[in-house]
Amino acid sequence: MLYPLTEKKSAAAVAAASALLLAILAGCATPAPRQSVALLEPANGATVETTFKVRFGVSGMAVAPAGEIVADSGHNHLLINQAPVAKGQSVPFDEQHKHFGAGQTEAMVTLPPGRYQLTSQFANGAHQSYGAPMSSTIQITVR
Ligand SMILES: [Cu+2]
Repeated sequence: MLYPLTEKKSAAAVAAASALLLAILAGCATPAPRQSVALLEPANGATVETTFKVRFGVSGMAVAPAGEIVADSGHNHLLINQAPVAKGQSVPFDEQHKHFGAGQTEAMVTLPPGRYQLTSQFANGAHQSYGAPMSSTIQITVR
């Protein structure tokens, strides 16, 4: 079938516009969900009272009580003035490494006055760290 030139042109224009729109939509589509953690509270740089609330954010992994090892699942830890725990290493059990093995996503923490570096560290059911990519660090002042 023959079309007048003008119609043919507009059909091609519509096709081109559709292809462009699809390309834009594909670019906007989020790829696989990114796995990360964040300390949602306190805010980085905040000054807090000696007893304050810590709130953990976890994306792309499930929060579950400690116990069995389940892929892409684990629990939160709060590291006080400590570097993230290397991937696969066990998170120590001491005053500088607090475990939230019941699957808590928030907790009250008490620290003496001073400046602190707080790091949330996600680790699996056997307390084996998911490493620095699953950690997040903030600085706070306790008054
Ligand atoms: Cu733990």
